[in-house]
Amino acid sequence: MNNTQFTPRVFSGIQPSGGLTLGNYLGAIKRFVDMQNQGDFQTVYCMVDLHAITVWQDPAALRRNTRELAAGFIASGISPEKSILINQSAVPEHAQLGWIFSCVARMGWMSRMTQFKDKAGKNAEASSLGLFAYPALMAADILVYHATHVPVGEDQKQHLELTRDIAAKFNHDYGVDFFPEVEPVIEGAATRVMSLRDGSKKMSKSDPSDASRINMTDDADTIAKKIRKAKTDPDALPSEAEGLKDRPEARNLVNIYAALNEQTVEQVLAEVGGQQFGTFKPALAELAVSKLSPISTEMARLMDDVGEIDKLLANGALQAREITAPILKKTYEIVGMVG
Ligand code: AQP
Repeated sequence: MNNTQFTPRVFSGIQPSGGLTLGNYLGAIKRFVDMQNQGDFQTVYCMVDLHAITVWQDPAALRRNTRELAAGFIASGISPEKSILINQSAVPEHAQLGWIFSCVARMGWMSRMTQFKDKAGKNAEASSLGLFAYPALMAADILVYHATHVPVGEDQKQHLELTRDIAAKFNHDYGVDFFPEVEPVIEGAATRVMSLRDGSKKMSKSDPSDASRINMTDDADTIAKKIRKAKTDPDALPSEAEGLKDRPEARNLVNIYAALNEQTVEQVLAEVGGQQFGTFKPALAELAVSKLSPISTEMARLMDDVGEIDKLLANGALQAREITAPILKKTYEIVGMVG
């Protein structure tokens, strides 16, 4: 499959399953903004509320989190003039193509998804069918736009490989060249931001421990306190990246510093190598507050007028459907549906 026939288009999404974390910001949103501003792509960004309900969501909290996520996107620099910003359930073609892809994807493929295993834990029997089928809907989210590039964090790599498999199987089974081969864009110093309490676990909005993550709505004191209390080891920071091997917590804090300051890990270590955490942590806290405070202030301002957020999302859905409706119509024709 040759992607040159497709408009260069970026799609990515975030679940409104809680408040935004620093992991979502560095691993996803910050890079969404960069790709928007590069100008090489049409960019579509999404609050994936249909994914969020694969695990229980209180309806009022889901509504609030969806609007807060939209505010987070905009406050971080996603411009509704430059990007299409939508809520997934407002663009029905996502779920419609999701069904077709549920019929293309194989049970064996889905059973290998590590995120399902992680999220379902020991209780897979009691998980929703939606949690198991999630990656087929994710493939539809992307391919209903014929998106060519998908910026994500490291944890989504396997789902994107599945998206490519679904597109290839659809194209093969129906003898068409209809869906593109999407390119995952996983780059930068913070493709996997780890929990502040456990360097082997990713920072996550649904982690029961609030101390494990920095929320985008945390105030300066809370950010500083969480960084001060972040788990570390007793050694000084090394001067080279090699020295962070087998030091997951130290590596995580250096990665966060590098991503926030738009430096490489090597550049950071050249400056801070030899420092103790007692010196490095306050510098990291100061940097985090200086980068995150303007965003949280703007989020709070935007949340004062949710009517305006809803209006922007309704307009985004109209723009999105100009792309998705013809792609779904053509898919139905290929599959043999009448009417
Ligand atoms: N810790 C992370 N480091 C780097 N990137 C991350 N992402 C999430 N956590 C990190 C990236 O953010 C995007 C949106 O993720 P999501 O909200 O759709 O789902 P998730 O990956 O399951 O994120 P959470 O925070 O862990 O949510 P919950 O707790 O609800 O499951 C993706 O691009 C993801 O890679």
